[in-house]
Amino acid sequence: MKLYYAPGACSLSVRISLHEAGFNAAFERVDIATKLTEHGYDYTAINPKGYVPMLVLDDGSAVTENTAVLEFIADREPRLGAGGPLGRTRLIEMLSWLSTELHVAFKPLWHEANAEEKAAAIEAVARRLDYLVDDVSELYLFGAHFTVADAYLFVMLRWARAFGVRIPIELAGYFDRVAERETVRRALAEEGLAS
Ligand SMILES: N[C@@H](CCC(=O)N[C@@H](CS)C(=O)NCC(=O)O)C(=O)O
Repeated sequence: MKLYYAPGACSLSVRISLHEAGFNAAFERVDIATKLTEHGYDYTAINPKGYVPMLVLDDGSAVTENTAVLEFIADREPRLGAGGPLGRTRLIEMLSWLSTELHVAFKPLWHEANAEEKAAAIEAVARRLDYLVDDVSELYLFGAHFTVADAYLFVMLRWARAFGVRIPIELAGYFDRVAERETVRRALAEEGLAS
């Protein structure tokens, strides 16, 4: 497998999940501004969407969209899924919300936007983080075991911290718990990042 990634981007959740699953993968960095890979290839020729992550499987097929890539990993390593009779549905429910509500709310902070739009985005992210407080009342989003959704939420919380978003105390504690995991520390180090 090969993961196309950018340091600290949502693709970090895939790297963490691959490590959690114990899957071997190669990693190719993409400069999301220039769309060049670290080996000088035009990334848009490899993935016309131009986004990371993209996971290329050993048979050459490629999976894009963070939720699909994370779901793929949980499918191959059910330990990283939600478990229980509605487990797959609950995992998709959470990944969809993280992607379409939380992740998307950051867009004005990453892209060109005026001060008013950025302030509104910070407020929108904060409101969405508030929704998650009860979900992390146990150790992780789905109770005592870590799932691919935790890897995604961890990356979103890293961004929230970087942009100075108000983070509820429960989620700050959750962030510290996730940051302590060996796989997370390894993934951050590989991307040259501090937690
Ligand atoms: N719909 C895509 C969006 C992924 C996405 O937003 N990736 C960002 C990094 S976190 C990116 O590659 N941005 C490049 C750009 O905006 O040109 C997904 O969910 O995987």
